[in-house]
Amino acid sequence: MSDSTSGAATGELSVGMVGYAFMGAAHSQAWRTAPSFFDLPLRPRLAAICGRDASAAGAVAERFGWESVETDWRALLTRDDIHVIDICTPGDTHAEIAIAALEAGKHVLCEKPLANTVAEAEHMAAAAATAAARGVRSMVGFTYRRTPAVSYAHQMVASGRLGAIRHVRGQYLQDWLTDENSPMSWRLDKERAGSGALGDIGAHVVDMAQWVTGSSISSVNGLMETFVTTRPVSGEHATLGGTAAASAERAPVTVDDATAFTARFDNGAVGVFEATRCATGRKNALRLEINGSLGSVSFDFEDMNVLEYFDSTQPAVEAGFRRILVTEADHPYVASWWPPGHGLGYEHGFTHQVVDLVTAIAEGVDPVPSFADGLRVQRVLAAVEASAADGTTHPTGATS
Ligand code: SOE
Repeated sequence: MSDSTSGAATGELSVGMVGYAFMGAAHSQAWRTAPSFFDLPLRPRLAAICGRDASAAGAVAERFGWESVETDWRALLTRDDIHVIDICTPGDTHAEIAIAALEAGKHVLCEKPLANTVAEAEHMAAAAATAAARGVRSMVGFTYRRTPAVSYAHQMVASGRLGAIRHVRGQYLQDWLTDENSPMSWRLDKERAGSGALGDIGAHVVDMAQWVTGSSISSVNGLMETFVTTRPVSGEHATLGGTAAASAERAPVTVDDATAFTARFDNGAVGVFEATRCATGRKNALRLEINGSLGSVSFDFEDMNVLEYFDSTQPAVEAGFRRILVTEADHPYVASWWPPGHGLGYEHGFTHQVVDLVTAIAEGVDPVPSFADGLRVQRVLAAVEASAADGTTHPTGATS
């Protein structure tokens, strides 16, 4: 078992979370909810939340029930009452925090993408492998794998129901940056985020495609575009007297608004991918379609409790995509929630992530997606950026 007190003695797994914004809220609800709906071998304890702004972190601690507040993540590493470090910060901080935490014997859950560069991801994956030898576990937060419909698609491909995989079509379409006066944020700053749509949401669809198909992207040819090159430093925001207009001062956007690329997989399949935060009208349209020699599946997160399935083995007169309502108790994770037809939401992927991490730690096995999986995604992102820069096809270095 790990250097850190794994909690086995107390039956608790104490968490220190770094960051408290959108992902901090998504993770907080997951740590709180998981033991209520799943029989966990260890009970998560929301021991500490860490943020540089003590009052903001304190407000989140109050809202979600974190027991203490720290303003320096390093303090979490020296606390014997903390077993897991949950990293919910921008990508430029992932490597430093994760490597230090692993070396301190803390299990690590790190938000996606794993890092901002392949070099950082390689160092993180190496630190994770070294730590795993000491029983210290690590996971990267590609939560969409844990949407029941996506997990079931993975099972269908693995069992051969689709036959030989030939086409992979992946899109992640949002539109929250369509307005040129939507304000700057860390997600629009290459230094903080590493890239724009490519790493923020393209990473999700790349991981999903590789996991569901069971094969790695071996080469890519892509393009990237930034439609809005400057944005207001601060956006319209509520004030006591009403709302303040977006600031006149504008700052440069240093990342992509949109990315598109073709891909070859190491199993011979070909892929077409798109990631954009300017697809007007698309709010969180994470889509994956896989065409195989015996059938196809198609998923759209905006209809996340449904998986469309075309079965080539059926009589042609009855052919057609049918809607599998992925809410039966036999579907992944569903038995712990609601009766058929009631459905799950965005937050459930985060809860399932906690369930699988806690279970892996208790069982002494390495959870997935691993940092090595995160590195595989990082290699694809870097190859797309290189291809967009010189217009040629770039290998990802995937060794499957
Ligand atoms: C981008 O807007 C974003 O918040 C991603 O960063 C998350 O990973 C995704 O789950 C929702 O969209």
